[in-house]
Amino acid sequence: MGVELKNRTALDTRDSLDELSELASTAGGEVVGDGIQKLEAPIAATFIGTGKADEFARQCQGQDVDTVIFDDELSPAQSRNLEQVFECKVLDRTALILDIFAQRARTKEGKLQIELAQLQHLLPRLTRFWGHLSRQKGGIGMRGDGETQLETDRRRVQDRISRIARELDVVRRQRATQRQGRQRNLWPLASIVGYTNAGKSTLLNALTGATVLAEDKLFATLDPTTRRLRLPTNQNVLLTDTVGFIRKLPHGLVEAFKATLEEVVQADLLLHVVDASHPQAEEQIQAVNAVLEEIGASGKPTIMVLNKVDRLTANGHAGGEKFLPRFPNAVAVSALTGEGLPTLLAELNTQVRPIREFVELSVPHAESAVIARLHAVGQVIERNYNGEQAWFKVRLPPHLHVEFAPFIVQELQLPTPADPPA
Ligand SMILES: Nc1nc2c(ncn2[C@@H]2O[C@H](COP(=O)(O)OP(=O)(O)OP(=O)(O)O)[C@@H](O)[C@H]2O)c(=O)[nH]1
Ligand SMILES: [Mg+2]
Repeated sequence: MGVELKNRTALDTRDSLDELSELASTAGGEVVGDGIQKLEAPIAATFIGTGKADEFARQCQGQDVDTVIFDDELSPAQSRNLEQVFECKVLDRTALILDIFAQRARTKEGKLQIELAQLQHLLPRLTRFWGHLSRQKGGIGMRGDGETQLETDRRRVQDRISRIARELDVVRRQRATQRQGRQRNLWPLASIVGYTNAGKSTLLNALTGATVLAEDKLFATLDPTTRRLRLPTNQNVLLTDTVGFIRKLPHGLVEAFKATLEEVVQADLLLHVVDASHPQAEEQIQAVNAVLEEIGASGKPTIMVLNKVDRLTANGHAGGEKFLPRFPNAVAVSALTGEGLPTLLAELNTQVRPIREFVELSVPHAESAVIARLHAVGQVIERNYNGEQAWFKVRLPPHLHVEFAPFIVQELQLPTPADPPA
């Protein structure tokens, strides 16, 4: 069920709802129908108008529907009221996405992050969470480790939330240690980002011979994978594939996935993979940019990778022509056939070279926020806390130099260190 609000076009509402269907199928559901209501603003009690709700409820009962999914986030009260009208389970987009993530999570970190997001989504809904429905039914929205908490009271959920947060903190510290290992290598970090199903994992596999699962499903990848990529000039780059983005990505999920997304925040360079054959490619680019903004990774040097050009008819680069004027360094590729990959490698070479520069900074010890930020966004290679001021030698992405300008002692353009033989 979608609503066409004042600020949305009919097309946007339709596309978003179609995507919701795809999400529902990915979660294992069978979609039997949908509906859209045009509304000035959501109705407080039932989100959609009561007339429309009654009409829809009759349809649902006729088709033996067991779940109604709304394309927008519902308040706890709205879900409860709607469940009474529909006499079945009512979910929103957030709960559906969380359910898919719960099914997909493989690593301990992934599972913890999902459980955290599920519990946070659940907390305000705890008062009478599906109390009037059979809990034995299970199914979409009821899976994942978060499910075991349904019966418990708010305080126990809150305790669990703090425990997960602490466990995730440990994971984060382990990651930081791993990164320090990488820092000794001084290889630039490139992160593959993009809309879900754009072909990110396929691209990592094609470029590095990795064997990350790639499939025609939304959110096939949850956990990041990093592989070394040797460029034609023998320069090495660490390439990371990670979780895909989607529009209306629940804020809590982005928050919960901070540890995973740190790979993106730390990257020197982003490869923004776009499914150029997708009719909604433009909107998907915008959605990805919005998430990058939210996690504090916007403004990084970015190569737009227009993928799946093998699917474009005519002279093969129709998608490229549409996007190229706006993204001057966009590269059209097919991760599947290998078309355009040499051009992408050449572009990577060009983009990677200028970021191999070091900066020396001198920061007063009292500026702890600056020092923390420096460690978060740069690769600290040497440091010395003994003097009057803290001293650092850091690899810092060029676009961040201005932020640290008051503390920069000198900028060093060092020749690329020779990479050890493979
Ligand atoms: N035709 C064509 N299909 C492609 C290309 N690249 C990827 N695909 C297909 O697109 C689907 C999604 O690919 P993935 O690599 O799993 O996409 P992803 O971006 O990693 O997706 P998530 O991890 O789910 O976010 C798979 O069925 C791939 O085979 C391409 O260049 N051309
Ligand atoms: Mg993937």
